[in-house]
Amino acid sequence: MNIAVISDLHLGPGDVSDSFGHRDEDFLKFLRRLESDFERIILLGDVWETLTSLWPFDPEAGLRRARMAHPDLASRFDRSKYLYIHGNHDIVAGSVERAPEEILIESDGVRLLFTHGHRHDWLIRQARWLSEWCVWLGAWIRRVGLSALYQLGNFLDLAMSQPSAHPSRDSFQNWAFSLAEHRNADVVITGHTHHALRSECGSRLFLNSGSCSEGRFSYLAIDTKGDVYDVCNT
Ligand SMILES: [Mn+2]
Repeated sequence: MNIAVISDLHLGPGDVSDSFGHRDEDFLKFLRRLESDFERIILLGDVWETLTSLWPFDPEAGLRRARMAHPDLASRFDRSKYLYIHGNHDIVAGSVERAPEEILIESDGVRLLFTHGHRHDWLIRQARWLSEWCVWLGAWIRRVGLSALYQLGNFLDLAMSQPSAHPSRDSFQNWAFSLAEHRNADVVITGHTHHALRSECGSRLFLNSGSCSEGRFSYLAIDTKGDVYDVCNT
């Protein structure tokens, strides 16, 4: 089976706080290309930015507002070719859209484990309310015109999640590989860090889909029959 994976679009309410950074029609063109090249497209979490509603801790309103701001993409993702796994910015899709937290696909004798990756995030495990409040505050910092301050916070966040060249020294990859071992998976695929990556540990493979936010086009091209596991950036 050949599968494309995209994640971390952070489709938001369409105002200045929206981190998606694409025109919807441009992104639809990209999706049409993926649809013609792949049998399945996996949406690997943080598809919708539901944590930036006007009032804090109202992700259902956030999800409604994001879908209304991007109606063509919302209806596209409802097509049967798409498989939606939720992340931490769209946890609410677990109850509202029945998006699972992880799935395992066996194809051509290869076991592929898909999960967004926020389960490993220290802050989300210790104080999810604090991480969600920071996202909500970040949106308001942009809405009141302090984008430079927001960009600084974003830069520090990305720098702190920079992957190590050695998988054994990278706690996120260590966690992913041990999860793969636990689920008896050959390949473990995540998003969450916004750093696209392919790395190996013994016979197991780790792939990170990066992010399609901020105007980026990042995806994984998987072909289990042809043994292709590529990180793509166009
Ligand atoms: Mn995430």
